[in-house]
Amino acid sequence: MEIKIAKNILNANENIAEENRKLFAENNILAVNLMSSPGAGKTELLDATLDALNGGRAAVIEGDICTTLDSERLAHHNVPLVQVNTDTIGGACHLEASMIQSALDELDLESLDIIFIENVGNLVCPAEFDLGEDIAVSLLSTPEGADKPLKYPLMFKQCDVSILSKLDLAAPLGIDPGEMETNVKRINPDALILRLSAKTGDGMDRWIDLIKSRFEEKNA
Ligand SMILES: Nc1nc2c(ncn2[C@@H]2O[C@H](COP(=O)(O)OP(=O)(O)OP(=O)(O)O)[C@@H](O)[C@H]2O)c(=O)[nH]1
Ligand SMILES: [Mg+2]
Repeated sequence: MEIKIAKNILNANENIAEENRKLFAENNILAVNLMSSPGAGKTELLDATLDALNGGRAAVIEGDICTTLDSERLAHHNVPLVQVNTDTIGGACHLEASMIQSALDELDLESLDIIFIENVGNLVCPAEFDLGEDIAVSLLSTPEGADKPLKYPLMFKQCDVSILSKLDLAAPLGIDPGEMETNVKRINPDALILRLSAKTGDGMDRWIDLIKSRFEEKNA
């Protein structure tokens, strides 16, 4: 008996990601997928971003294995929030396009310009799953160390934008952000690299300008 092996298990995800991409385009929505190790500062960055955008017709899809803690941290912005808990569907360590498709059912897309997706904290698996986003963003926080792009290259290869986060901790911890940047560039010479601290606000304006200009470019 011939045993057939699925050739590309990611194909199914790719097809749904394409449907998501179409839906974003039809509704003039910029979708931003934030990925990083646990604790690199995704939620802190979203908090500061929503402050800077003053809501800004934004919504957030929060991915976590368990809890609604990150959604609770962002609830005061009064933007639509959809929590995806993967422990209800097998405990995946990443978001998949089908999870975003279900989350989009909960949102009034016509009322939105930007959807931020906070992926599950993990420096490996989320990079394997296209969600249909316009911008794939990795965060690498200074305390994680400069070698991480070399050790976990896929994330940095896949992301058009790499944020060096927690810039305020670089000097006290004796970490050289220049070395981090060099290592990101070794993996992805085309990556746009932004250094920022969501805590102090240092560098936030370049990030906000990027979001606004990518939204305008998409809808020009
Ligand atoms: N000093 C400093 N601390 C930060 C900064 N950004 C985040 N933090 C802190 O780092 C810790 C983790 O930040 P989170 O925003 O929860 O990280 P996360 O990537 O959302 O974590 P997960 O959702 O669990 O993957 C929190 O205590 C934040 O307050 C920063 O720019 N500077
Ligand atoms: Mg978080």
